[in-house]
Amino acid sequence: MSTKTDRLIALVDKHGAHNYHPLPVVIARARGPFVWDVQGKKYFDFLSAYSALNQGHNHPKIVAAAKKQLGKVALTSRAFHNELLGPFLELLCRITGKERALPMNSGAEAVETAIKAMRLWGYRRKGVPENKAEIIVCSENFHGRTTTLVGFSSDHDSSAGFGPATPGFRSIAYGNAGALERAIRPNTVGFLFEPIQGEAGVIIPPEGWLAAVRAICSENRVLMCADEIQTGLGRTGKMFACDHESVAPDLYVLGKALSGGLYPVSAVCADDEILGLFTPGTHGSTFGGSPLACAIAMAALQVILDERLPQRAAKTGAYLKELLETLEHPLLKDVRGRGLMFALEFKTRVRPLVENLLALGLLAKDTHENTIRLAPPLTLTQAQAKDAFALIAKAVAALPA
Ligand code: IF1
Repeated sequence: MSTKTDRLIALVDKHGAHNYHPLPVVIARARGPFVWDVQGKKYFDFLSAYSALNQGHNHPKIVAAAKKQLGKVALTSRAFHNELLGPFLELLCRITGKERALPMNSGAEAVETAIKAMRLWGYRRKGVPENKAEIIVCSENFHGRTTTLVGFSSDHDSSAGFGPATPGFRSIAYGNAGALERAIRPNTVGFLFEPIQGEAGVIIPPEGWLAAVRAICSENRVLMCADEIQTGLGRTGKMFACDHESVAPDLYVLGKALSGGLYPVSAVCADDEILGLFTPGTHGSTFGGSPLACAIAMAALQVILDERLPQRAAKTGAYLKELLETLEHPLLKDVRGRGLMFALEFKTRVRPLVENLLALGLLAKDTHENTIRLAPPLTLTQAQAKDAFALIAKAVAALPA
């Protein structure tokens, strides 16, 4: 072990749990769509921390808001009020069109919160007998790492060894409205889904599915709960991926880009008839809604609005998609995406492609062995998209056929 990179990686290997297999790059600083490693080499970041960096790394306005709050008051707990919580919740409600918002920290916690809210609504409003509530989920879902969430995941790597699974979930095929209709039973309280499945490999549901889900949920008094943690806040070219079919779910689950990557901030947004059912002591979080989180999240949301990031994602995304569709390789199976969320699916392992991109100066990640995901910050310019595409084209051409 000679270089600084090797030493730092070895240290993680020695003292960390081996729950990741990261690319051999050690990042030391970042700005916008770029990161630099400890040796000073520059890379495009085409992962964006799985869409937490829609605003780009270290957006100056979000950094300024964080700095302004740091040293003032960072944490109060919810035992007391803080002066930023109200304005943050108001802004979240304005953007989602909902009456209330409940702030948490990680995405998984927000999904857990949504599950609790849907169950509570089922018992208090729908008349479902205590402990009988059922929630329908989709195959190949990814909602987070808690025992409950991995318990209804169909991904063996996520779930194996962590049972027993929490009861009360039924899984149906993704993108199939008929399957949803058939799965609903008297005790069904909600349908939890990703409007585009991220971890599954950027799976876009058939056109009309979101609208059909909306209609089926309304007809059957089942809550429609969109996990927009990865797809929301501009990533797909609209503020929310549900907007592509002009659909408003009953619950939005948000996270990731809600803080622009500076701090873990998540939230559930819904109307009073749902979130109004929580009473003191029934839910909470030490850090959720902290002044520091609120300051950062408000700035992060304001950047999305002021810089019209959804519109920019749509425009730059369309441009990049056109370029990606010109890629030719005998083993390239599919190019798909919406906004700035893409997948290139090959008939071969893409780890060599990912490693080649790393060498060329672009960071991206494989998923499910054969698929590479591309999701740059939404602030990417057209010129940067063109430069990044040149690297991608070069790496694809070098992939053995
Ligand atoms: C990891 C995947 C992406 C999410 C959706 C909830 C969460 C996530 C739709 C939980 C989180 C992350 C977690 C990260 C890798 C990443 C991921 F490959 F694992 F599936 F993005 F595609 N709902 N996704 O995508 O949010 O609790 O992590 O804040 O390493 O686990 P979290």
